[in-house]
Amino acid sequence: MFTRLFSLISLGFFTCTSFAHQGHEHEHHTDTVEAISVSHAWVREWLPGTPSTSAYFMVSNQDHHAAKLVKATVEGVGRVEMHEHIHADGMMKMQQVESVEVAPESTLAFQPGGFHLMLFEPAKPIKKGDSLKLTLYFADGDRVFTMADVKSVMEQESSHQHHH
Ligand SMILES: [Cu+2]
Repeated sequence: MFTRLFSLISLGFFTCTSFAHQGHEHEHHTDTVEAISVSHAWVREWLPGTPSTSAYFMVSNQDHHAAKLVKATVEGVGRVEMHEHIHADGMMKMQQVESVEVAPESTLAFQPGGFHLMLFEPAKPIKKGDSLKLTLYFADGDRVFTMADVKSVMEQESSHQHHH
């Protein structure tokens, strides 16, 4: 009896904790279920002497219409830009994009070699082991956030599945 009660409390605590790390904020009332979610967010550890670092995540759209991602912010970072990698003249280049469309009922990955966030002007050094709040803003006023873990370049290489 005692043991059972204890495990129920532990489970409840765990659930609350995980909810606090990911969620939704609305500008306006909506009666639909949460259609957009963000997961697997991480930030590459800031290297001394470099002007920027990058961040990656997965964004999932369960809705029947496309979602237009228009802005991203990262806690403690002055400026965040959305970029894409393009092939031009046999070279890989990156350029800033104003918005990124997430197709209906699909998941889009921001990953090395593709869409990514560029982070500029950190308030303080961003180190491996830190966890920063990442918020995504959509054209319809919807917002989603998650906690992004800071990983070193080494960790990034070992967790890489496909290279580009
Ligand atoms: Cu970039």
